[in-house]
Amino acid sequence: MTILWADSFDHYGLNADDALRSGWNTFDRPVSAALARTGSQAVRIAPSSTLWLRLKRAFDAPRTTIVMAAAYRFDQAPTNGTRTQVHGFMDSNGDQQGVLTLSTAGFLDYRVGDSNAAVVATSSAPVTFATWQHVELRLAVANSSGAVEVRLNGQTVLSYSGDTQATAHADILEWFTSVNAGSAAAFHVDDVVAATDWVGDLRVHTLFPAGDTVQADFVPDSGTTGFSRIREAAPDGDASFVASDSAGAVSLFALDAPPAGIGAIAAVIVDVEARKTDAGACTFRSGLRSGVAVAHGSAHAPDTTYGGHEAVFASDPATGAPWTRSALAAAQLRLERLT
Ligand SMILES: [Ca+2]
Repeated sequence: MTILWADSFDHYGLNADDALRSGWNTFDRPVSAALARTGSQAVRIAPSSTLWLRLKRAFDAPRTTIVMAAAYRFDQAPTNGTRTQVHGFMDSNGDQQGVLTLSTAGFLDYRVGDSNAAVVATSSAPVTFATWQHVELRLAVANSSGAVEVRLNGQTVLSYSGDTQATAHADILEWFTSVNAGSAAAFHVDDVVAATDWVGDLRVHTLFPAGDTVQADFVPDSGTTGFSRIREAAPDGDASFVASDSAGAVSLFALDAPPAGIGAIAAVIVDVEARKTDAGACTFRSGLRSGVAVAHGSAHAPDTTYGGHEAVFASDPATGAPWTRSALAAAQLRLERLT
């Protein structure tokens, strides 16, 4: 199992543009501070009379099998059973491959194609409203021998096998969750994880830079402390930052302590917003240092406007095994300018 991306929406403030920079390609609604399952914020998807609201993000490449796991808090049952689209999937051509909709009785319906397509399977249990529910779906796309399984709070409630390919392409490239205009159930979504196989009910905790180290080539724009210039629950652009004009520059930062009581750590994801200030070559990479070992993400070439860059670290470079809480508590964020 490989985690492709994950998000808890706790590092965008209320600015949807910052989410767009961090990989989301449709983000119609600002992040909500009113209610969160993990951290400080979740995304509020609420229908209006005229708008179709959607949260949408691509995978790294077209895939034939995908698992999407997320926590939802549905306000109430929709009055139209096609308009609350819980997990939806688009193929590599932008055509809709399948969708899990919420029925007027609160059951989860899978449809091969878009929300107007026939229901091929219905969950054996309904969701509970006004409380967080974990809905994990595994989709294998094929014209025959395809499969869909849905787990509600860890229990299998829907299984379907057969033709799961609605389009001309036997793949999935994008996930979305949405409400169509009117008659849908408003909901919050948090702890969204895309993976290559079952991940279970994961929480996505956000750790910010929390301290400088002696390795500090990147210079703060003001004062002498670096971490506080990039400890941004809401990215603030050029208002505060660290920077370097030298290839080979490296800075290491201590991180917030991971929450007490967390269990197994599925992955650590580093998300950095960066830009360059002039024309010419510039590449950087982010990473994590654990003990004396370092793991790097791939090199990124920032634009002159801010962009988000993510790297996923499934294992602790010091051990080659999954991260432990104590190892993560001692790990450092690493920034490196390459060229
Ligand atoms: Ca959150």
